[in-house]
Amino acid sequence: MSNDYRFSFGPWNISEGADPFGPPVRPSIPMAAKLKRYQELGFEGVQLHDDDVIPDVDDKSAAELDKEAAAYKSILDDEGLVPEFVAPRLWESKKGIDGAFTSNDENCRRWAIDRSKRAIDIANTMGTKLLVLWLAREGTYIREAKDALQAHRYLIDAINQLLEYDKDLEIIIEPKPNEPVDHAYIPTIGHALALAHQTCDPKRVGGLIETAHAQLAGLDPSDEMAFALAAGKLWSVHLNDQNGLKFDQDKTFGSANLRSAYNQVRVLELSGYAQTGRFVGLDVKAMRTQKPEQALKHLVNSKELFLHLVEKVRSFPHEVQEQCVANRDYEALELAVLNHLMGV
Ligand code: GLO
Ligand code: MG
Repeated sequence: MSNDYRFSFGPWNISEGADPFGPPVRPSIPMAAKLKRYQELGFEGVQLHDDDVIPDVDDKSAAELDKEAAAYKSILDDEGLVPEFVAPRLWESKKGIDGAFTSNDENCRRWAIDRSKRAIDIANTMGTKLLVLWLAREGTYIREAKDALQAHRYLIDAINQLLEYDKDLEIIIEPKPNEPVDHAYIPTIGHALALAHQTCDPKRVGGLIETAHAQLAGLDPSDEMAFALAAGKLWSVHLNDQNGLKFDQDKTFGSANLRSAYNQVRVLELSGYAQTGRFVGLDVKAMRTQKPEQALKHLVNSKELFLHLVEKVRSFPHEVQEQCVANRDYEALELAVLNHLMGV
């Protein structure tokens, strides 16, 4: 098995199984117990929201934030874990009901920037310079609710303020086309990188591709990754899977479309992603049906599937690829890929 990739997931990926139609079905697991599981599951990186590190971030003083972040960091150190990034969780606060950076309410927009600065402070104490922005509620349910032109200006202005706040900070935009809002303003990596280039320091703004988010936009995740890689801007990935155009399912990587998973791994392999030291993040959810003792399998299985596919990419016969491409015989190439994946 290949072991040169570094893997991460977030504590929210160990969940209690609640969905919009029903309450939790598994007992909640304390943060310290979750962190204990990382190493044994073969994970080194921890994806973090600001309030995963410190509950009630908004109500704490700067000194309290620093103290609590340092305490959390020392737990990570003891467990041999690395924080991959910190992300401000702007979408759960009442202030962010109608969007955060693009809210129509000036006070809410100001809060969103202040809260993100708190997340940057936490990231600094934790020892990561990466801030992920998943722009969850930056969009609308009806077009007339906001001035979209102005909303994009707000986004650029907010990112500029964060870049100016910390000169070492790197911002990673995680695009998603919908859910929770009907129409999100930054739906794809093309939008994210175009936005990055309008900021005051484009070289410190990159992107993160999540499989399901690309699929929800009707796009091929491996091509979305290639687009970001070509620009030197693929700074993380959230691998998972999605069974068609439904709610964001966060299924086990490769479970709905193995061929698509193979191509995502292929593009990462061809680009030398493992050698960049950046993480392969998983953003996967256990099925609601899983009993507590089975509710970590989605993580282990996703990682194992990824590593098997790395081997599949590495062992694909190059000469077959070359001959088929030279002959423009893509039927033969397709069959060779499918046979290789099936092991025949
Ligand atoms: C939801 C997103 C979410 C983010 C996480 C990090 O659809 O994928 O899980 O990745 O909040 O910001
Ligand atoms: Mg994600």
